[in-house]
Amino acid sequence: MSLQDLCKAVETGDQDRGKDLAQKLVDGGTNPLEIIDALTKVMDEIGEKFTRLEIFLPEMMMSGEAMSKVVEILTPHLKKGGGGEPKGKVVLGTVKGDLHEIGKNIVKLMLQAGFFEIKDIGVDADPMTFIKEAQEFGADIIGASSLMTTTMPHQKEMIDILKDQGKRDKYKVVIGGAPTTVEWAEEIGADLYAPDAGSATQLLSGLLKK
Ligand code: B1M
Repeated sequence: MSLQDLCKAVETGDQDRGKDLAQKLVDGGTNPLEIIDALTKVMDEIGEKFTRLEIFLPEMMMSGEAMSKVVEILTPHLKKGGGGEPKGKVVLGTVKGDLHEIGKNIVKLMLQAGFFEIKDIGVDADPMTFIKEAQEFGADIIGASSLMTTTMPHQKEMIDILKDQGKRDKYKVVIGGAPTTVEWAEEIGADLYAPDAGSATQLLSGLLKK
């Protein structure tokens, strides 16, 4: 039983083995963040194989589902940390046209563990939905995830609408997701680019102090 075996199980979409191995690894003291890091690399490889037509959508779906199941097993271990004053309120979602949610869900868990209050608006979220939900929730931060070059423009669209409505200063806007970069964040006028879930809590805490 090793992290490598778990990677193999997720790569081949074996949910039951993935759940079993993940449980055994955390019970044995492996850091859940180390597991997520390793599995994120596996998903990158899956994406590359998909691009090279070495695997097809059903295989990518199976791997994605296996990773989601492993994240469920890791959830109580990531949430550990006791109580604490809420640091801020975040509306978090994946942008319009984009159904990728694994990364967003991990970011959510990490932020919750770092004492942020999260309103998860799911995937395929329209720019107006982000803004409406932020208003209703009394959010400090809007977080928009995008996993595809084709959906990244909706991060910009949301910021543009905030500007048009005179609400840009009401919220800090954080973007993330594999194809996004710090340059893209600067170009579209986001307040922050978070490269991964591990750094998101610290970066967002710093942002609210500004
Ligand atoms: Co899709 N997919 N997919 N996919 N998929 C990618 C994104 C792709 C890069 C694969 C490839 O071709 N190489 C490619 C996009 C190419 C592009 O940019 N244009 C792609 C494609 C093309 C597609 C479809 C169009 C395929 C098709 O139907 N022909 C389709 C689109 C569906 C849609 O969205 N409308 C599709 C579908 C799917 C599945 C449903 C099968 C599945 C998603 C399952 C799910 O989410 N429930 C899937 C998967 C699994 C992937 C890959 C392989 C893995 C994504 C993932 O979960 N990674 C992906 C390849 C890749 O990303 N390299 C790929 C693991 C996750 C932990 O990492 O999401 O990057 P990530 O999140 C990280 C950081 O990015 C960051 O923190 C996270 C944790 O550290 N982060 C944030 C993420 N969001 C953040 C927000 C923040 C801050 C940090 O603040 C707000």
